[in-house]
Amino acid sequence: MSALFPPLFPALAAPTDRPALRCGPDSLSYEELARAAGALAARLAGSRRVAVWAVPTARTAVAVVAALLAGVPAVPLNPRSGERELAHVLGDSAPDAVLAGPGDELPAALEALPRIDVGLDGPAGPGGSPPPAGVDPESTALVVYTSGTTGPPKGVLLSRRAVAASLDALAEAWSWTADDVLVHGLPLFHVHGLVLGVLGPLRRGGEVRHLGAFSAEGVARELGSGGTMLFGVPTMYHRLADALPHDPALTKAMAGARLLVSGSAALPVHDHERIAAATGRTVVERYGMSETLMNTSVRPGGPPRPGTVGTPLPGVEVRLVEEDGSVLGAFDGETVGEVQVRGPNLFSGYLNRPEATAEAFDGGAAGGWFRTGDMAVREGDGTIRLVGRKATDLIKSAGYKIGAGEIENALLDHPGVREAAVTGEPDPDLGERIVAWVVPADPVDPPADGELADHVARLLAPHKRPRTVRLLDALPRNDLGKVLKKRLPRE
Ligand code: MCA
Ligand code: AMP
Repeated sequence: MSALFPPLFPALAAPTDRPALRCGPDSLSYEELARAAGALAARLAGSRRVAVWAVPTARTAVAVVAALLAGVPAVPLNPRSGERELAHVLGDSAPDAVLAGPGDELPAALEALPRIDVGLDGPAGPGGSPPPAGVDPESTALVVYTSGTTGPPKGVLLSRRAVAASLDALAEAWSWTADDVLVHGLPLFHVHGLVLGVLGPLRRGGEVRHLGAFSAEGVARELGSGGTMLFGVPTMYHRLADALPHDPALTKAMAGARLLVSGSAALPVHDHERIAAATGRTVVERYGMSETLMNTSVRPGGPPRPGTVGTPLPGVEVRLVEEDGSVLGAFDGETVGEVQVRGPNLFSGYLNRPEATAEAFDGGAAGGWFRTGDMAVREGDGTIRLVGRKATDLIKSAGYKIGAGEIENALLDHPGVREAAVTGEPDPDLGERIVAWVVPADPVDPPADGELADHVARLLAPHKRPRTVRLLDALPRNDLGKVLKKRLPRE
């Protein structure tokens, strides 16, 4: 059994006292993590699916590792989810229980679920060791929610095979080993922070130091005291680039890192240049998606390629497809096509959404090409440069993917809103900023500033709140009544 299905975390099968993870006041060696997660895994055995209250703490890492050891799919919950979003995720994923720290305050929507407290201790000795490996690699490891253009977020089913394949491909591309100490402050309910940022180092047998909350001081402290790698979204690198000229400790720490990696959205060339000028180091970009895990990466040690996302990772096939369905043959650096991906890194489908799953693939879900919706050109050497997205109704703000339709629906539920349209506008810090165009129900007494942002944050999540609200007398529409977003007045 175990020979057929090797464990996701070999270092937990024969744990030592090497450091595994550190977050705020808590730190665990591999022995301690094996005991804590092993004890919890024993309690989870037989569960169908569990939710994890994914606050940025060591307990979240223990909870997810325990579910994986037990072979139970884990659904990480954004602890800032608004009431509507949380109700949707819980209704759709139907977990048996929620795993949370003993001190975590949970919202009312979770009260109906059995709560399992996540401890950081486990029984000493072999009683606490993890159950034997032997879980089918095709079984679901994680269900991660991601936004589409319309409707509520979809649950992406990530198998153990996909997680292992993607992490191993990154290890090969980045020479990522047990000697690496990864530093980051990413949220733990998305692929970037959870799969790459926590499961990545643990699969290698190395260490992760989570900052609790992202800050330039935290990066300087942890990279300056043994950290070797930094992961972040472009908004984080933008803020680091702002801080570098006044912060010698940060400059020294970043200059000394083995690898600085950015992903989840495009890092502007200007920020690449500011970081390179201050630290002498180039940031490596990699490109991925919740559905595909990681697809491509610039290779460390090779020529710096700001503005590109590098070449396909080992085992990943990438092709560009034109509007008429023809596959681009030659790489000319000019012809734009949609990025389609195939490989062991791909998800298994959307939870409860067979039609959406079938539509997402060219050639069927089994063995077909996944349509990413990203548009790109390919240079002569195979390097991929992303140039935009097929759907204008998907916004990337601070590395979060946000669907315009979801916010429009939330806005329309506010009594002061008659009509609403949502767009993304360029923003130096966030990449894109969410803008709400609103026709108020009462033009004489429109909703007060900030009221609509609070409303969206309460229903959906704070990162989905509009940063700018523009009031209009009417939305531009075509003869069929469809909103023409391109005709919205420029600022
Ligand atoms: C402000 N806040 C509010 C409101 N206004 N809360 C409720 N209602 C309001 N009206 C609060 C926020 O909750 C937050 O609280 C604070 O004000 C500031 O929020 P904000 O300006 O949104 O951002 P920030 O806190 O400055 O964070 C910036 C950030 C963050 C650190 C860059 O956005 C972030 O962690 N982004 C990463 C996203 C990510 O991981 N994406 C990966 C998905 P407080 O101050 O208490 O916090 S993509 C992926 O996984 C794929 C596979 C890939 O390729 O990686
Ligand atoms: P998500 O659905 O939140 O997992 O986000 C996936 C999307 O993030 C991709 O489809 C891309 O549009 C975008 N993305 C991820 N990494 C990069 C990158 N390095 N450069 C540009 N866009 C990226």
